[in-house]
Amino acid sequence: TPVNNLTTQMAQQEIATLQKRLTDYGVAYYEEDAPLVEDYIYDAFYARLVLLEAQFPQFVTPDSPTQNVGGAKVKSGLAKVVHPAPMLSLGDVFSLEELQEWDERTTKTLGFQSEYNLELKIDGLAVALTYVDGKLVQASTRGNGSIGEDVTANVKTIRSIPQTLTEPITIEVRGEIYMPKSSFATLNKQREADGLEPFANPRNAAAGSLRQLNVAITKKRELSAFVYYTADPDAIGVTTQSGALERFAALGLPTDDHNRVIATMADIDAYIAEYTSQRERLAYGIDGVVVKVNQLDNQLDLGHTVKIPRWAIAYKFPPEEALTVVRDIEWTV
Ligand code: NMN
Repeated sequence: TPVNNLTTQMAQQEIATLQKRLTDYGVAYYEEDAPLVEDYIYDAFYARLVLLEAQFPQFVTPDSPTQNVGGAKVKSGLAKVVHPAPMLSLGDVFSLEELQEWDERTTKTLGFQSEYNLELKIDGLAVALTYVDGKLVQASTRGNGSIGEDVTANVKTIRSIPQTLTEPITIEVRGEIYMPKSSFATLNKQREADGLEPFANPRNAAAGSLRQLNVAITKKRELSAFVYYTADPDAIGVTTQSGALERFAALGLPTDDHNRVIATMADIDAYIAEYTSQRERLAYGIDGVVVKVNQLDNQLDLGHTVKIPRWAIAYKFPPEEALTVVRDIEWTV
């Protein structure tokens, strides 16, 4: 039903149903690393909930999936870590028109057209890495954004993450842990041979492999990582997102070098088209492109909501075979 034709009662009913359904999907995805539905289905229900809640804000509850990051409860056995700065999610859009609208809002708030840094959206799970005097001392998952899980011992088995930086600095950096496509294929083949349930996708395989109490299992899983963010840019003397990526690389941290700085929105379309066609050829899964305001002081001016920064947006690729199915989803239940 189009939002405009809903009665208040119908909207309340549908919002409650969507909140419950998305919460259940979230538990399966974030806590059990075993999703119940494909991401594009989750995304479609989520987008519908965002639309309804915007129209009927009186039914937004504090525990709505739109108001909470991740939702993962700390896995029993893993210690809790309080994040010094919250780990947020990302807003997403599914068309170039919506991307254009995001740019217009951003430009209006800033008062000028921002430079953007484009990055590939790696299909993995977020991790925070704390280095003290250049030594890796702690690694944690995002969890609910405020409290994550301590996965330090697990992360220390990942070869691409340095235990020592090239400079003795103290900094918390964040990035994505992922499982390369080849490792994912090998792992699932082995699991099937062993009579185990295969992982649904590389993202869930990465999450399931990292969140292990037995570190020996993580070590066998061939995980890798890319670092893309720090909440302490002053610690490395950078003023732009693209500059931060260069500094991370110089410090010995793994970075994805497919990023590109653009000055006009027209260049976004070309980048998206390029990676929509090249994604098959990459060694790791990507599910979209992230557009980030490049100047860090502009990022601060834009700020964030309870869940997402206003200075970045994810453009998600259409699902590979199932575009038409999205339109056929039965919304009301
Ligand atoms: O966890 P955040 O950063 O909010 O990212 C959300 C991503 O996780 C989206 O890509 C979404 O599609 C995915 N997700 C999928 C499910 C699922 O059931 N397939 C559940 C929750 C999130």
